Amino acid sequence: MSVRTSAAASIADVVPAVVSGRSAPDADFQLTPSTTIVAAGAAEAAGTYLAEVLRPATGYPLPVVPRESPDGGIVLVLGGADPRVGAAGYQLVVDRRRVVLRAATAAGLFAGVQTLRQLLPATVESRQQQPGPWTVCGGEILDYPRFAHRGAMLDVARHFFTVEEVKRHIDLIAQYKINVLHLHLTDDQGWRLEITSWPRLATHGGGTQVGGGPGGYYTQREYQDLVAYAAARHVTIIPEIDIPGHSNAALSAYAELTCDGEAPPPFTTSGTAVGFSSLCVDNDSTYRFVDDVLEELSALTPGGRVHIGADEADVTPPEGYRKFVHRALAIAAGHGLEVTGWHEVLRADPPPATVVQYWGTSGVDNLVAAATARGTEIVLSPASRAYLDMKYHRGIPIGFKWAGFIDVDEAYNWDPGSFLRDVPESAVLGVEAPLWSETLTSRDDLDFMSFPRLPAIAELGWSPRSTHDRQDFARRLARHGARWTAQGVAFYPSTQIPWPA
Ligand code: NGO
Repeated sequence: MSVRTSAAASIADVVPAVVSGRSAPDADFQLTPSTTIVAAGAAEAAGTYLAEVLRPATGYPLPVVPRESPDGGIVLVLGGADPRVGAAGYQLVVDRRRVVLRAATAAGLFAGVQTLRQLLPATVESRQQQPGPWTVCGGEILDYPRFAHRGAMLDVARHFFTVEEVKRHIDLIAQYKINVLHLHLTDDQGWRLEITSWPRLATHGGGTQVGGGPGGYYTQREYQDLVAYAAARHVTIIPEIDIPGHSNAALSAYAELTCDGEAPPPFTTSGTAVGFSSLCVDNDSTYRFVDDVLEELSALTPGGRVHIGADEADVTPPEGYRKFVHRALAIAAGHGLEVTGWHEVLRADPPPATVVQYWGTSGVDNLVAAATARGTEIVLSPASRAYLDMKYHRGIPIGFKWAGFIDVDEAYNWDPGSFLRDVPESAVLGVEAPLWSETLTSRDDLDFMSFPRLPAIAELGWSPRSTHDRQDFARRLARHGARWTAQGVAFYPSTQIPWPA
């Protein structure tokens, strides 16, 4: 398949769709070797990010300067935006003399920068110098998100991915205004974060992966670097420690977490069974472990929110599960942490402040509906829509199909505001697309499963319902293939998208 690599871009092609935009073709702005990026104070970081994106392909110096010169430039301003942009949106005006991006916050400016790069030809995404001209589509945009939580989840437990691989993934998802990366750090097959008080979690529990490969783990220093890298892209990392089930890696490292006092062997089969492991909910050492892990995690989590999993605890006795969840929530609160859990956590009847991540397929769940009536907020990851590990179709060699095949249509054609029966849109915190990695081993696998479906979920999270239009989305997405090609993204060329010939 060939994807056209150079084409003018337009406000009408932006993904996620903007709240309101008007193209003015006679007001195009040209980037030249003397263009400056004007950004001062708290706006400077967004300016620097923009310059770093644009320099390789243009070959222009694009200095970031504190004051505008008479010949204009790209101007990033904190303040003075239309109040409708709120805390996360931005306003962009492009005319022949200058580009002015305004927002109330650095996050809003960063979102605007992501839009601005999409108003340049796709070749601007190349890391090698390309021929211009570098035209920014003229016009005006007012834009802000529908939902606060626009997440992607990456499972680094089933197969380990390096810091560099995760950083690259963060840059790719941030383009689509994703602002949360939920990292699934522990599971039966691997424990991926150094915990200094329980060192064997990482050194032993991190020593393998699905199929028995070498695995790996992040030292705390590496993990901090990852968190800071994400934060600089306005992406908050939510770390998940999956307990009390999905815990074989921890059990294999510390026998005192088991009920029979015998550490099981590492789970290294190429099979991908779930629901067979549990921390022993009656052991004091289990709660010491939870306390120590969450204490260390709280110091590594500036976002202040952790995910405790709590899914598929099929071998935890029901009463024990309830007791465990309540103690874990109390321990988390003691360390100043807010908590999210997969929707099974509702079986323990947690307080409404616990955010619940729905991963069912039908949208019908009485516990979820009842919890939202008491004030619980929901993150939507319906497996039949948002799971990026589902195959696009039967012929795809990687991925699962237990929740159905998900091509772009299935990923895009639903409404997070009305998906759950008896749950009002006001209870929906946002959407999240999980990428489970039982069958994914390489960076190309991550790309292939994420693109183009992740942008579909990102659009559901950002764009107003009124912009939802399957055909228009497909048309806009078609223009992004050339961007991914220029970025070296190994995307899936879905036959549902009219890619340019
Ligand atoms: C389930 C399960 C995960 C699997 C995934 C595979 C949840 C929340 N728990 O989703 O352990 O990896 O399916 O699709």
